[in-house]
Amino acid sequence: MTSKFPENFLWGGATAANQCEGAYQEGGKGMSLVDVLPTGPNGRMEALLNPNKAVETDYGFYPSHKSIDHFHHYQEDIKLFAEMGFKVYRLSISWPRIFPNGDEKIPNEAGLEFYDKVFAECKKYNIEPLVTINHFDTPLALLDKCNGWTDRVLIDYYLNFCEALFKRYKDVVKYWLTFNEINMILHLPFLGGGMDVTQASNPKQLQYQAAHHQLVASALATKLAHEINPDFQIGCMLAAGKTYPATPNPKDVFEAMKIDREGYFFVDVQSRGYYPNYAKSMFKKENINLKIEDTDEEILRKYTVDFISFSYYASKMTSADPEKMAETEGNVFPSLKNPYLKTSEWGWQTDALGMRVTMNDLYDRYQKPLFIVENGLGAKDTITEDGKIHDDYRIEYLRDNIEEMGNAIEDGVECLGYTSWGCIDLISAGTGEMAKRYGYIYVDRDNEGNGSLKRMKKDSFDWYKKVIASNGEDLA
Ligand code: P53
Repeated sequence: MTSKFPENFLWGGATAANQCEGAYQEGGKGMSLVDVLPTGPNGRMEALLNPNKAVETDYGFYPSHKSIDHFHHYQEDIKLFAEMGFKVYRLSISWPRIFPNGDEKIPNEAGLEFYDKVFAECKKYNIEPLVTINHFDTPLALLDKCNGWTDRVLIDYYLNFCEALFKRYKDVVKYWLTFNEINMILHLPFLGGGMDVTQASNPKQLQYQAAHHQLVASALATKLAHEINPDFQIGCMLAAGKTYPATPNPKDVFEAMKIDREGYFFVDVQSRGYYPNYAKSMFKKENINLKIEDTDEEILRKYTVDFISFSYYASKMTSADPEKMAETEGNVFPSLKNPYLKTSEWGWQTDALGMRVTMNDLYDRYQKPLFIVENGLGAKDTITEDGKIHDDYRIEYLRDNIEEMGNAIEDGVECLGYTSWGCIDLISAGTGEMAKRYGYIYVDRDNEGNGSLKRMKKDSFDWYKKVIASNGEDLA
């Protein structure tokens, strides 16, 4: 049987340092943003939205401090990834592990040594690393020092970090992502930008200023990367997912377009190389005055990304009627209930065909290869009497999404690879829970931090192994 997927398609899984490593004070590591966040759906969101308050609060238990202790289990974990046949492993490098306060000149050798070992382990199994440079992991010290990415000096700190990584891993890493879900700065500015906007008279002004700094930083990182190794492939990363109109009323359609542009804005700059007119017009209307330096425009224009990566979990639905939307506030991405879709235990509306729509949309818009770097179902798992985890709900989600990814490729979309999110169970970014699991590999640990940390294969483990072995043809 011939496969829809290209022969060298990169199958694998994704994690992020801040959600799996633990060892939060080992080897000279500084504090990460998540290290001051509590667990549990309610307290967590409040803390995310009021970071300065969160810093002062003693929550007692912090899920990230130990997490799944990947820091001490990386060999075992990567071995399991290899057993599934991973061709690629997406991981992030903890910035405060390399620069504990973010503003040091010299990198922390012990931090770099940990990633030396991780990459050596990947190489052993012929697994290509895909590295997210900043995945919700701006050093916490920079919140206090300068309110994170609101300050332009972050560009220098970030580039210093990039330089340390590009030089050290010149010959072992080829694929890099500059910022995880760069549009998250508009939704969760603390995780996205290490900043607190609660005191600002116009929070959007601060958020877009910080976004500008990240966009310039991303372009300069792309420049630096290609200077250090012309073979490096640099990607941007968007939290994607189409917004559907609640009705065929053109007002709803227009509203949906506006919401999608909030995300496309970032990729428009990173891939096309300039600020789109719709954004400039919106800045005027919303009284947003960006401080842009003379050379910024040229930098953005010259150093665009090589490929477009994105996360896709669900689609959203919107209405032009503010009363209707008011009910859905509180979610990171507010959405009305779409009657045609199923909802996950955490309220995300799963939509496999939406994957095909999103891929076609992004490819039409940018004409650059895509990389799906996050996709998956967060769900509760139970160990049954036979000692196994029968996660057929997860298999169903992944099967449907992978099938539609194949269909998008048949539509003509260029796609480099697919790394499903949380290939091993880890801490949820949004809720801080351990119970919201995405993995093929179960980790024995609960929301309160109890458990042996033992790893166990779920049914989806063998299923995904078959998917990879058949290059995406055998999804049964
Ligand atoms: P969790 C919200 C909405 C969409 C994507 O999310 C998001 C978030 C943040 O919670 O983030 C990405 O863990 C992110 C990962 C995160 C994953 O989605 O809340 O890149 O760090 O874990 C899933 O279920």
